[in-house]
Amino acid sequence: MEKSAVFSMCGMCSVRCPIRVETKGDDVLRIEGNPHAAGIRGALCARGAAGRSLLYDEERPQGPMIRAGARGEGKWRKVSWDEAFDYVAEKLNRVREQYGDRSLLFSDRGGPFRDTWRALLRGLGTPNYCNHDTACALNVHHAAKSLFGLGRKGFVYDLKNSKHVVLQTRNILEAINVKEVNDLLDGMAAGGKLTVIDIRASVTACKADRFMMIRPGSDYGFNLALIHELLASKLYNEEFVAAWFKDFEALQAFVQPYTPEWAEAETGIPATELRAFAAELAEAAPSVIWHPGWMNARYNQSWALSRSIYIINALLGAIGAKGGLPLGNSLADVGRKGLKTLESLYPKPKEKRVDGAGWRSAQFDGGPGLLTKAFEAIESGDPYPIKAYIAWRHDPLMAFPDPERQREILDKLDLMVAVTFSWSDTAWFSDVILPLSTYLERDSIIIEKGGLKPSLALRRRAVPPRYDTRADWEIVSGLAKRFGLDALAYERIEDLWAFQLEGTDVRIEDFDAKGWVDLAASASYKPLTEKSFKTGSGKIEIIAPAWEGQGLSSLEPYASPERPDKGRFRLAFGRVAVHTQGHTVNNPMLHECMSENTLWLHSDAAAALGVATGDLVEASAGGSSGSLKAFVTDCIHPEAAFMVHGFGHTLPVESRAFGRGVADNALMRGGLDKTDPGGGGLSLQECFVTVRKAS
Ligand SMILES: Nc1nc2c(c(=O)[nH]1)N[C@H]1C(S)=C(S)[C@@H](COP(=O)(O)OP(=O)(O)OC[C@H]3O[C@@H](n4cnc5c(=O)[nH]c(N)nc54)[C@H](O)[C@@H]3O)O[C@H]1N2
Ligand SMILES: Nc1nc2c(c(=O)[nH]1)N[C@H]1C(S)=C(S)[C@@H](COP(=O)(O)OP(=O)(O)OC[C@H]3O[C@@H](n4cnc5c(=O)[nH]c(N)nc54)[C@H](O)[C@@H]3O)O[C@H]1N2
Ligand code: SF4
Ligand SMILES: [Mo]
Repeated sequence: MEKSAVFSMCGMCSVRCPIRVETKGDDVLRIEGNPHAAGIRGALCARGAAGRSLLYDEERPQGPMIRAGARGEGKWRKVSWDEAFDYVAEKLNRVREQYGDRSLLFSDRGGPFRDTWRALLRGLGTPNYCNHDTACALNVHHAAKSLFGLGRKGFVYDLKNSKHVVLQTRNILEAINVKEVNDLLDGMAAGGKLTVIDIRASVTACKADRFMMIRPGSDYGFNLALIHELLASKLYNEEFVAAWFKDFEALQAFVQPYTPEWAEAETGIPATELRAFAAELAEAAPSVIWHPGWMNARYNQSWALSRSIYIINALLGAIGAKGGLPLGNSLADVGRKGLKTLESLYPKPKEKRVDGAGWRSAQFDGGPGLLTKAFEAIESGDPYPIKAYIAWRHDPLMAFPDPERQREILDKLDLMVAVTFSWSDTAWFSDVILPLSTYLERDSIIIEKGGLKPSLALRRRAVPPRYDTRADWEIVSGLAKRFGLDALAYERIEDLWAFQLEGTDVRIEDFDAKGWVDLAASASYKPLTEKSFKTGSGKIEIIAPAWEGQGLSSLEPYASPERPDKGRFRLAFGRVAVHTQGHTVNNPMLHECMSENTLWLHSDAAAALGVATGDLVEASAGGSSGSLKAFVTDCIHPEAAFMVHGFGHTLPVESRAFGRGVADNALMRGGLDKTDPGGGGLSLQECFVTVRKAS
């Protein structure tokens, strides 16, 4: 049999790197980074390379299933797709008749592939779409909105051309986006500097020119002092400030008391070091990127922290600058027409969102929504009942805190459906599982990619599904048919692609050469104009009217984080290079790379507990506990205990991951109620654990 190859898109994490897949018949031989993609250069991360191991893994849902026992009991009836779709439609229609169309809640993991299912939701008449973002980047998103009127994705990180990159709560070499990693390393090879501010020495910290170990949760204080220093020593870009800042005087007055000496006592970082660092930044400006954070659903002041970061970038003139944070180009910016969307075939539902985003909480974007608030409504019925829930590529029982509490809430639903390619706690607790084909087995719709050089891209299936699984557009189609939404009931992906491309001058054959289609000849930097920022004044607004209108302060006074007593630690978490969240821990190849997580403890704290590396320790909080091995090191702040997120699986169907390590979210009792009032994101690290040597 002949070998062949297809250009596609990795699906092992949400970055979606361009790939080339070599096949022979129904077999995947090899996956590599798409050699045509300049930022990728044929490379993949370890997870991308392990895609084949996902494909051949028998420990994934192999066909549609309907629950046979109690919720979470794990008794399933294997059914046909027709039976599964009929079942969902019948149950959902009963809920809609009794409680109205709006009683359906849907959550996913965001991203560019949402058009089909968002169209389905519109067709069904519910406004209640939420993404995962309350547990990820929502505080960053709302920080950007509050200052610029633009979301966080309105900006590009021009890492390759930057002279100084600052990463604070951002572990870029382990929390990977392949192009970003390559761009950063290229920039550093050309002389760019890297500063890392973290509570522990991550791999990225080890590569930095300057590493500052900070007291957990005190970053906002550090940044206020840094702004103080930039202003006091006139290290900021006065021209940029005069042109683009509104309420600069309010900022000046606000940071007055936050001196570098004050910050030293709060953060543990010497005032002399802060001053030297500020001077270095001013030297590199405007080609500076201080990353505003990605996973910053951590503290009650994470929104204020991200705002302070954006403000620093602006003070240095880095907003809109080459080597800084230029604004991304839309398709219209490069004179091209966008894809036709299925969503626009249906009117936007008139009902108000159940989570209050955009009305009760007028400052919050209804786009991502607030899933935490929607969960509250399942229990309270306020402002109205939610009785059906579809988790589509989302595992809140692992991705949100306090799974015990979540199960109490979710058990109030009349219908719960999971769409997933791997087992997950959420799928296990659902009434119906609709199994998705892996990314190697499915075609996807065409997507638009912004950035400095916009493009169109798609995922193409490399091999047919090994099991009775379906692509997401096929699942939407199957459901749409049951609800009479004929415009979504596609039989062939080619017809859907043709619909999307109508009116553009791109043809599907244009994707053959490289796997994507460039919409501009080269990358371009947009100059800032009075239309760049979508605020009332067209400027960067330090005082955010929408937040002030809700009684929130745009210039939040710093609140000192709690210092835990002996034997107690702030529970900190993060990512590792070889796993994606919770869903690769059972992947045969990646499990071999890392099979359990450990608890990082500072040497002094560990000595006081009589614990050495490799000893089993018990971490407990609020009646929940788990045992894992200790990793003892000087390279972590003594107030923190750190673990990699995603471990501690308890499902018998995942033989490799079962019982290995601990789930951080299970120790976050009461965590569903802890959110940052300014950003709406969860405050996942406002949690403490008690640690002792396990017997
Ligand atoms: N390999 C891999 N890559 C991924 C992912 C994955 O699962 N695996 N997931 C992707 C996703 S969805 C996201 S959101 C991103 C996340 O990307 P990042 O936000 O960069 O990743 P994290 O590891 O969550 O956190 C970064 C660092 O924050 C530090 N930290 C914790 N508390 C504090 C604090 O109080 N102050 C400071 N200064 N630092 C602190 C942690 O020690 C950690 O090193 O990664 C993406 N890339
Ligand atoms: N305690 C704690 N909580 C956290 C984090 C943490 O570090 N600690 N990290 C947070 C962050 S940054 C994020 S982004 C979230 C992640 O939270 P989730 O999005 O829930 O995590 P994943 O494990 O990526 O994916 C969830 C499910 O979607 C399935 N899946 C993956 N890709 C696809 C796909 O393309 N289509 C479909 N239909 N299904 C798919 C997987 O099989 C898995 O079952 O968790 C957040 N929650
Ligand atoms: S970063 Fe790694 S896992 Fe994520 S899409 Fe790229 S290659 Fe795949
Ligand atoms: Mo995330």
